[in-house]
Amino acid sequence: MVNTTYQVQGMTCGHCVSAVTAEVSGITGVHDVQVDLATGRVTIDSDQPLDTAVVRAAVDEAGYTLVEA
Ligand SMILES: [Cu+2]
Repeated sequence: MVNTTYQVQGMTCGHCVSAVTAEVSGITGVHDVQVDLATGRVTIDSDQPLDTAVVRAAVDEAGYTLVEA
């Protein structure tokens, strides 16, 4: 299991958290998604290291922006 933390910009409420969680959870191999609204941190448990481009696409789809590490 791989645990990766990303920074997401633009989330303001629980609805935003739900939208990001739903999209990121849909990525193949993702087991768990934890979003911290206060910090914008999104922590993902996955089978293998994720392609950042795939994570970015999912976050974009939800309507938010993945911040470069
Ligand atoms: Cu919101």
